[in-house]
Amino acid sequence: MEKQEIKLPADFASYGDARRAGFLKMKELKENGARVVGMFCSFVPTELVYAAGALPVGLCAFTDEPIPAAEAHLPRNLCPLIKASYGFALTDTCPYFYFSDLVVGETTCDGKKKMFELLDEIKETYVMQLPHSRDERSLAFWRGEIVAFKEKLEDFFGIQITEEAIRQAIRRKNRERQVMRRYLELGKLDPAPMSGYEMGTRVDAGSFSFDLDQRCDEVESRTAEVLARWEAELKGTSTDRPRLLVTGCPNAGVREKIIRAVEELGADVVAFDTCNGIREKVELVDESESDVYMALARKYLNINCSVMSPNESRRNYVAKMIDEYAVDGVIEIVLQSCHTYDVEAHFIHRVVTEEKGIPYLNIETDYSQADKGQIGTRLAAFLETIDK
Ligand code: BJ8
Repeated sequence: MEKQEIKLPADFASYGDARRAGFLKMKELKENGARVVGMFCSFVPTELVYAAGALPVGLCAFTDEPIPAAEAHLPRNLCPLIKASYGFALTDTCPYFYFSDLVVGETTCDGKKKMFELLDEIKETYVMQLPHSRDERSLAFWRGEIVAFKEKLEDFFGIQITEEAIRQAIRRKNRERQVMRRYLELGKLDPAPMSGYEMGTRVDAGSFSFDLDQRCDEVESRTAEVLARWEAELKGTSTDRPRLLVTGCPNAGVREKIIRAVEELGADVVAFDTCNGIREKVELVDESESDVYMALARKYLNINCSVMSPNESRRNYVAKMIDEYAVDGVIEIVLQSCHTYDVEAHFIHRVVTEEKGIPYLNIETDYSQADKGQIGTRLAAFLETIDK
């Protein structure tokens, strides 16, 4: 395997560029009276936010700058995503938090749900109570939480949310899921048609482009462009670059030191079982269901996050992805102190190595650069174990 520079499209906007451009756009939208709802998790049904005529914006933070400030209130030994997100709010340095009229949290992991209590002292934070299993009782409870969230949005903004508005939002979000899925499933092509670095960055950057339909159009056009280039230049050729699947915690904060690094070492990241990958896009909301709240409840409760217990569906989905993307090795990324992913890693390791017979690497890390060299060494050693 030869070291390679990752080729990115000429108009490629880095995650930082997209985030900065989004600030200006959001300022303009706010000046024109936009309603903004900040959120932290794939479990929050954005359809209801759109149905309220509001814009959803992701508040998960991916840099370590605000972490020292956050550690004045939070334990050091806590997930960097939680500390950084809280740190931005505490230091009033995230324009998206600043512009949010309401913040929505959820009871996913312990660290996040307790952090939301502190966040509520800075800005009103409404917390959805997410059950952690998928039986009928949990489903009924979660449907109730979805109705309660709709009522909260109605009270907060002084509006009525109609069922038709929810149905329309479901159709728009389903289109987005299908568009993103077609883009991410380009990774099934062999040789890989683009870098995993581009794929992940484009998905994350998309959350700072607030026109949902325009975002879909842009991704569709990029999908067509990548496919055309693959057909013309790569189809029928072969490569010795190993094909990797990345699974685990959200990886935007460690993308440079893991995804970019492993691709520069000569591998292709072709698939992501993550929240900035295909995880939330696998299942659509059932548009034919007569009860819209039940349709939303079913879809969202099935997200394969490790906070669910048991969570066999994630193991099954990882196994399926390994086959469908013809994967040669799996890297699991666990953010420091993320207990649910860390424990579930045992099962994922078993599926990857025993059921599928391919190498697995687990990297526990945070947002600092302190372990960059060590991770680079481990990635290089991991690639040596792949038989390709
Ligand atoms: S649906 S992955 S976005 S909870 S914050 S659980 S890394 S210790 S982010 Fe997540 Fe929703 Fe699940 Fe997706 Fe671990 Fe950190 Fe908790 Fe985290």
